[in-house]
Amino acid sequence: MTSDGRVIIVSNRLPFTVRADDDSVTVTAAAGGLANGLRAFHEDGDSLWIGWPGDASSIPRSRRTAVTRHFHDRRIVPVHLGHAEAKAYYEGVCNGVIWPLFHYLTDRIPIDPCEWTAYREVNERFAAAIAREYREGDVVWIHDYHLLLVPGLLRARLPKAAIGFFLHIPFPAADVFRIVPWRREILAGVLGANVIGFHTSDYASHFTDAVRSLTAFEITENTVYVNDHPVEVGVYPMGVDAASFTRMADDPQVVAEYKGIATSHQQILLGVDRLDYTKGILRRLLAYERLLRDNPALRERVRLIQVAVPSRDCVASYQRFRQELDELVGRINGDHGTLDWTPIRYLHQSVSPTQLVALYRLADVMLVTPLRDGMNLVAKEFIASRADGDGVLVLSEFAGAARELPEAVSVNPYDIEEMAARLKDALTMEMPDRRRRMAALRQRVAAADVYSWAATFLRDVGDAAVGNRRPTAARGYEGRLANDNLAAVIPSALRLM
Ligand code: ADQ
Repeated sequence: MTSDGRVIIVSNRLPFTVRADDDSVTVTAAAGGLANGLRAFHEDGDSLWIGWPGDASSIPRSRRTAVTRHFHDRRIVPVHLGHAEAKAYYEGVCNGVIWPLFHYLTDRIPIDPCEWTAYREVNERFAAAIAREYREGDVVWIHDYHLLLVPGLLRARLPKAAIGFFLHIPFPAADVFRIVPWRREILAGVLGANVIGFHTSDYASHFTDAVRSLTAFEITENTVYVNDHPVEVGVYPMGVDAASFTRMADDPQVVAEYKGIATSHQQILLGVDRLDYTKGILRRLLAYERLLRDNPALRERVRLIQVAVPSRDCVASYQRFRQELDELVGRINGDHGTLDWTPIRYLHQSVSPTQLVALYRLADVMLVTPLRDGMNLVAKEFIASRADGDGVLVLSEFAGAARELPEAVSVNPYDIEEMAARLKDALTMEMPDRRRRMAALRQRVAAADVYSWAATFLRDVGDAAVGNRRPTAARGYEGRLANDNLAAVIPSALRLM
């Protein structure tokens, strides 16, 4: 990135959702880790954000100009997708195959996934949109599993561009990745970047293992050589806007909200998740039920607040999951509740930032128990919100955040009995221990926030792009790239199994 270059953020969904009817246009913040994490970065800076605004067919014709203006004012470039195309790409491949598989939930993959062509075409569409917007000196930052082919497709169009790719979800062990029918095409796509970033060193080494076993590219330490094109593989654990959460914790509105919901006679356990089967909500509730069954004295003295923001509700497996969750909450409340006490307060909705921070402040015990999670920002948001230095975090060992947050109470979400025991430990932990752990956690989360994450990644992409050109140009790389199509070069180097 030169001094006048911009960052072009590219993600499937935009950080805002736009709704329009005949009378008005409303713009709301979209929920989700990537959107929440990068929204402030985008608003404060000089970036451009390219993404899919969702189904635009419901926007009345009379409102389209106003919607376009809203996007333009927010430096957003929409990539519109047709209904059938979006369904095949987003529901079929992204959330039907890649999401469950990269989270090791292979039994959720359809028997005959057949929408790959749509995925490829949508990735082509994104690459074309980026190329249209690109100006020399920009850094292109492509995000996540929806756009795995875009780096390669873009490299073919813009051989010299600085391109970074960041994967927000786990990269699975090479043996699991091999299951993907389009595994080589995916690797070739991602390897069009100058830098590929992951949340943890495990995901980074899974990726290089996959490259090693499925291609003939040379790998030294953290660099893959795609012919002469060096691709750096790096570890960049994403943080949150820690200072902003800490500030908000003392905001009068948050304090008022907190006082409205606080009770003195009950300890609060809290879960905040997108409603997603990877987040471990069902097993968490089963562990809570076990806790109540094994510890009758806790009845009426604890309550679990579970907030689940609706997510991907057009996808069939998410609709089934929602039903299962509704039934489990109903059963536990029915079996264990009394006339005065409901063990689980379940909200199937998005809450405002004020309510979210009030809930984080309220929680005696925060439950973050995903079956697998790239990072999990909720854990970090909770810590950043605890300016009072109190509160216990229970954290799944399968969340990417677990590596960075060793002072949390660690659980295996697949072991319900152990999880119930750890919940009891968390509820009964002595104050000095709670404060000692929270102080250490707060230090870590404050030191590695979302701004330093973005700055480090972008600096490395800029450096790698310049470094790639300088030494390799002498060996003819730059000249060759100008004439060649890298996407066409890559497959020739793939080893046949
Ligand atoms: P997500 O799977 O979306 O992100 P996560 O990191 O937990 O998961 O982020 C969820 C975000 O949604 C948080 O910012 C949280 O505050 C917000 N949220 C959740 N429930 C909410 C509710 N009911 N109301 C309002 N807001 C709510 C993906 C990966 C993660 C990775 C991130 C970032 O799956 O592993 O941490 O990207 O890389």
